[in-house]
Order: sequence, then C-alpha cells, then structure tokens
Amino acid sequence: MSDFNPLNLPLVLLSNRGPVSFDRDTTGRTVGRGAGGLVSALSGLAEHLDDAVWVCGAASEEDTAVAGENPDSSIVVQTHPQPHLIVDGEPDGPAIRVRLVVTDPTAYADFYSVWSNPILWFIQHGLYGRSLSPVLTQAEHDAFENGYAAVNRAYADAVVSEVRARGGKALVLLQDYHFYLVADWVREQCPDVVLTHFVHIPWPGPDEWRILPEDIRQRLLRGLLGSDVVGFHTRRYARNFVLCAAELLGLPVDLERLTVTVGDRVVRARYYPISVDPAALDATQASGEVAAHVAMLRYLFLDHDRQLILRVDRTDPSKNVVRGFIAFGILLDQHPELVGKVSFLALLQPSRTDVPEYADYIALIGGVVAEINARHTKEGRQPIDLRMVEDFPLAVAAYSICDVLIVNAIADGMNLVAKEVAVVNRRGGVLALSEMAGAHEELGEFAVTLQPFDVQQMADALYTALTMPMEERHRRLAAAAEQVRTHDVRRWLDDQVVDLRRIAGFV
Ligand code: GDG
Repeated sequence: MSDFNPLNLPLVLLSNRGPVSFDRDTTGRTVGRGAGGLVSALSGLAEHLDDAVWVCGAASEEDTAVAGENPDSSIVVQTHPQPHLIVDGEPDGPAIRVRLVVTDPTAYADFYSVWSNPILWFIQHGLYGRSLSPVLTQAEHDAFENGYAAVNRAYADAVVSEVRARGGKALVLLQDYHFYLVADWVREQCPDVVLTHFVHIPWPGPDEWRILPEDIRQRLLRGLLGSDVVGFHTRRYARNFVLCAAELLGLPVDLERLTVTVGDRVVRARYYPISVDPAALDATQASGEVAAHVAMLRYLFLDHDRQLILRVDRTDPSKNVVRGFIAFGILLDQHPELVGKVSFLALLQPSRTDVPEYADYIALIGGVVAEINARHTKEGRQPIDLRMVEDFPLAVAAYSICDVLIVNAIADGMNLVAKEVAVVNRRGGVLALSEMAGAHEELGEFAVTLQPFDVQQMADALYTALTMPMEERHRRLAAAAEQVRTHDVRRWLDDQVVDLRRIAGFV
C-alpha cells in the first residue's frame, strides 16, 4: 500500500470491526486477522506509517480481556507473517497499533442491534414497508440516546485522546454508518484535524430520512458534517447527502460541486468507488484448497454441458435473495428445457441473526427454495443447492466456474462480490447485476441489468445471460476484469488521500 506518509500527519482510523480479533482455544489466546478488502486496504496503509492507530470495538470476550490488560486498551499487533501481539520489545515486521474500545453491553446492543442494524441499515437500503414499519416508540428514542449516541461518544473520546496524544493534529479516517455522530464531536475538541468519513452503504434522499424523528435525523447529519470530506461509493449517494443537508437542515449547498457550507467551513461530499485486491484474489484462486473445491463443483454442476448460476451473499434482506429464487423458478417454468440443465448454487452467510427481521428472512429463503426444488426436481436432481456457509475459498472456487453471477440487491452500496467474480471467473461468466448496486455504475455496461422488484424481468435477464454466445460472454468478462484490475482497492484509498492533500492545502 502507500509507503509514504500521505499528509505528513499521524493517522487515526476508526471502524467498528478492527484489523485483528482475539479468541481462546485449548492452546490459549489466539489472534485472527480481520476479513475483507477494507481491512486489508486500511491495514496496508496503517502498517506502513510510523504513527498510526486503529480505534475499533472490542468484539469478543477475549478482546475485552486484552483491552483490560493494557494501558489505554492500546496494543501493538504484528501482522506478518502471522498476526501476533507484541508484549515486550519492538516488532520485527509490519505492525499496527490498535486501541480497543470497550462499551457497556446494554448500550452496545442498543447501538448495534436497535439503531445501526436494523434502523439505519433499513432506512439507507429502503427496506421499510412504511405501512406498518417502522414503529418508533420511546424505546427507540431511549436506545438512540443511551445506545447509539453513548457508544458514538465513547469512540469519539477514544479518537480524541489518540489525536491529542499526537499534538492535536492528525488525519482521521472514520468508517461507516455506526459512527455518524463522531466527526462533529472530534472536530469540536480537535479543530486542527483533517477528517474524512466514508459511508459504505447507500445514502438515500431526504424523504427516506424523514422516517426518523426530526431531532435524530438532524443530529446524524450534523454529526457527519463535522468532517472535511464525506465519502460515498457513487455520485448519486453523494448528491443525496448534499440534498439532505439542504432540505433537512436548511444549509447552503452547491449541488454541482457537491459542497455544504457549515458556518465558516465547506464540507465536501465525494465519491470513491471501493474495490477489491486483485493480487490477493489471484493468490487465493491459485491455492490447493480452491482447486479441490473447483474439482468438486465441476463434478456436481457442470457435467454434460450443464450450466451454473451462482449467488454469494450475507442473508440480508437488502440482497433480495427471495425474489432472486422466485425469478429462477419463473425461468424454469417458462423454459422447461432448462430443468435439469441449469443449477443455482447459493452460498449464503448467516448474518445479524439477533435482529428479528434477519432471522425471519432466513426462514423465508428456506421456504421458497423448498417450493421451487419440489416443483422442478428432475431425475433426482434438485435445481437449487442452498448452503449456509462461511467459506471464502469455496466462494472463490464457485466464482471461477459459474456461468452467471446473480446480484439482485434492492440496494447495495457497492457489492464487492460482483467485482471479485469479474477478476476470478475463467468461464466467460456473465454478471447479472442489479441497477441498484453501486457496482452497476462501473460494471453495468458489461453486465445483464436486473430490476430487483420485477421478477419477470429478472427471469428474462437470466435467460439472456444463460444463452449469450460464448464469444460475447468472454468479451464482456474481459472488459469487466480490466475495469476492476485498473480500479482496485489501492486506488480507492489513494484517490481519497490525494483529494485530502488538496483539500488540506498540502498541494
Ligand atoms: C458492505 C456494503 C459494500 C463472501 N463469502 C464469504 C466472504 N465473502 C466476502 C465477499 C465480499 C464480502 O464478503 C461481501 O461484500 P459485499 O460488498 O458484497 O457486501 P456487504 O457485506 O454487504 O458489504 C457493500 C461493502 O460494504 C464495502 O464497502 O460493497 O455494498 O453492503 O468481499 O467475498 N467472506 C468470508 N467468508 C465467506 O464465506 N470471510
């Protein structure tokens, strides 16, 4: 990653989940690396800076124990070759200082399982039916104050203490919808910070935010406006944010330049499409574990010219899994010649099962799959293979050999799965991509577009994808892969740093 100190400033990162997590097994304490492109991109940045700290939540009992054993809950973790805690002495490889924030479990539950997921997530993905939900009672008001705001305050205090320890000047990078109140509080106490807040999920227009009580939506916006830059994946989300500042706070804005004036400060909304790490994906794909999975998947799904549709998602209502299966059922009803010829492999990772809407959604998925499998089983072969698994090598193996990847999200900030398939697929795989996924702005021209509420349209689009001439499939896939490889996660981060340099007057 960037092997220079981007602004000649110390770096303070904040995210809910951090770069490492601790656990315990029969051998004692274990240290695991956080998963995902975001963690590896930000780790890459933090590892190469002399003075960086990553503030994050203590996510497990063992994290809390580690926090309690160290002054200021602050530790140093060497990240390579295997992550391990540095207890005494200096690391002899890339390392990250991590500050673990421990919060009251009840406050955290209100913060995470009442406000972050589902309320903010549901509003930002347009998931509320509105006729009957949400019902916001005093309990939700209290959960905001005692949960979301209280936990945000605890994280903000940790960020402030890290900035002050660095003389009051730092580059502060905040991540995601868990921390909308942090920027403003940090700026109040540390006016010299350069602060950016990146929102990883969609930002809807003002009317969707009117679902929330007026004081709460105003506090969320004002909180974010403590930043110098509020980053999004697409121009549409950035524009919606600026519109919200105008309509919900009455602030002066410039919709062309995407700026909001707050007192004597100008806050910029910017868009930086996040991406994947192609080199890391190539390495995973080359592993023996993936090769073994590929052999098994070929045997199960691709003999005798059969074809495979794939989806890889968390079991999140925003991913629109149920309508995806309904569309597949319609496809088989209307094209019976495909029954027995086309399989649908769904690799779903159970997600946020403590939130009732998510638990209910898993039950709905099971029901629709059983119904379609009962209707279309041929010669003992069921068309849908549903697996509730966390198995990244299996996902990469399936990416590489699928004929079609379906991403039919109702709304999705970006969707990294689509970008991963573009890099990894070796079979002329076609992206069937929702127009509501941020990735559609970059990859839509190489994909078959899905309209996520229209199951007939999705069935027709799946048919188009499955019957597309091979030459055309390979042409589109190569173009999509080129787009992703030249716009990788390093570029996502570097573009932000270059922008911040300009904004902070360093160039
Ligand atoms: C949020 C936004 C935005 C898949 N199976 C396993 C596994 N994965 C990985 C995928 C991919 C990631 O999980 C999922 O990322 P997405 O972007 O598709 O979706 P969200 O989780 O909803 O992410 C999204 C993203 O943030 C980044 O800003 O793009 O719009 O909703 O990388 O490969 N990972 C593990 N085991 C698996 O079985 N560990």
